[in-house]
Amino acid sequence: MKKAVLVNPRGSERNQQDDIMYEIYEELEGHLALMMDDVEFIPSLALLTLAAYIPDSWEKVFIEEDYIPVNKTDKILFGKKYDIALISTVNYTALRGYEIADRYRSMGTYTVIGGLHASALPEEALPHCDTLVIGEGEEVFQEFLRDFKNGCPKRIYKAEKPVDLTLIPPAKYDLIKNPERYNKMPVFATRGCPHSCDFCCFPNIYARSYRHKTVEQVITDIKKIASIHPRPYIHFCDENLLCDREFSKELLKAMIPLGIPWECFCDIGIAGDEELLALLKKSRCKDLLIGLETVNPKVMKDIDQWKYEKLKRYREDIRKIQSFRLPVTGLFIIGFDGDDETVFDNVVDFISSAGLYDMDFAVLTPIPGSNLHKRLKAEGRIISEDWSKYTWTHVNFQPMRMNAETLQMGLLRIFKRFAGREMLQRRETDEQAKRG
Ligand code: B12
Repeated sequence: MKKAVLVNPRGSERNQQDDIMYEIYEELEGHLALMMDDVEFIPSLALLTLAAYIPDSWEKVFIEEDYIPVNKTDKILFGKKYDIALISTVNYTALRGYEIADRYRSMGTYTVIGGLHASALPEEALPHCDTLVIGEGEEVFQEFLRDFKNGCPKRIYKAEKPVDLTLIPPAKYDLIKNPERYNKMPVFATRGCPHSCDFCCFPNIYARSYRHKTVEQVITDIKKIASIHPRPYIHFCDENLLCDREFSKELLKAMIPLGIPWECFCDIGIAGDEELLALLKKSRCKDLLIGLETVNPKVMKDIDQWKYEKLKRYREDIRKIQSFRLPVTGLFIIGFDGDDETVFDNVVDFISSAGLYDMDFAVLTPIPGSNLHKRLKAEGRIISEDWSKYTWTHVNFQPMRMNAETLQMGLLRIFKRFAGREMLQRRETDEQAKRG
């Protein structure tokens, strides 16, 4: 029997002492239960999706390195001989992914690397694998499997056209050993996003067209999850879920009878559609993660024209969405070229006055594959290419209007402010309501 191992390399540095956020976690003592609730544990949907193409006759072992004790890593990853190793990479897991890949290759295992990071930097990833898959994986991975079976796999497979999502089989959730250790379970329904924000890598790595699976495919995945997880909570992994309103409404209607709580990333445009908002509520949507990015119009103008137009209505739109008792989590990025030291107070004032249910901050990060990365690289402003620090909390570039230290400290300051005791208590109550 052929054997495949599917590995999502360790990426988490949260709660470890070298984590830049560690200081904050320490200050949250007494609220650790809430913090743990806030930390997301989600298995890799990329590998579970690709696993569905591997013949049933193969043994398939799915490993999330983040969830295995460090002292057992070697035995669990390398204690057995596999025919193929599939390794997924994003920026903050890539370096560890290469180490794992090198080790499998030294053991004679045929090693395939894919994912956003390797797709953006193929010349970096190629020396670590036998085959590199660039871009959306579903179709080219099938081509690889055919070639592998015939003994002629290529060095590189590149997705040249948008994957037809309606042909994707259900993800192999049954490969997950202890599903209850994950507090959120991943599903995706669409691919693509109508916006092309300068800092985002997707428009340059995946096909741009906005596509969706069928409602039946998505419901099948959710039902599969419900059959293996004692307390299912769905995290939609889509870049921007609710763009196709007609499809979204059909999907939400089909989700209502399932009664399973869920969350997704979407854009502020949903505020204009009351029918959609009502269906979101009815289908038990518990969190809408919305990239608000910045509250400075001059800065927004350079990010995305559509978002620039929307910024004028942010307060109104947030109020509208939340009036349906739908919580909005506003996602903000700090460190754009137009940001000076006033950015911290401005964003804090906005959040307090707009009545946002929740928020998250990220420091601008030059992700490989994004236009931002190209520009900052050309301007000589990238100060670190230690990919393990590309977690959107470390400053990896030279900001335009403040120094890197000021940006880093300012980010920590606002994190602390919103993780403060009073805020946490308020959220503790909200969180209970959300899970209920
Ligand atoms: C779910 C998710 C998570 C989960 C983790 C899931 C997991 N177990 O890996 C959680 C919530 C924990 C998480 C955390 C973080 N995340 Co995250 N996350 C996502 C999210 C929303 C979905 C990923 C997904 O499942 N996609 C769907 C699957 C089917 O597609 P895919 O992964 O793109 O893979 C396709 C191809 O790349 C390819 N492929 C992938 N792997 C492989 C392997 C092989 C062998 C082959 C052949 C092909 C292949 O085939 C797949 C199908 O086409 C993405 C955003 C997004 N829309 O993708 C961000 C994203 C991956 N996260 C990101 C970031 C920055 C983070 C955080 C650092 C954020 C933060 N500051 O907290 C943390 C880091 C946590 C840590 N460990 O340190 C960035 C990474 C940027 C980059 N280019 O690398 C992304 C892209 C978000 C963004 N907009 O920039 N995240």
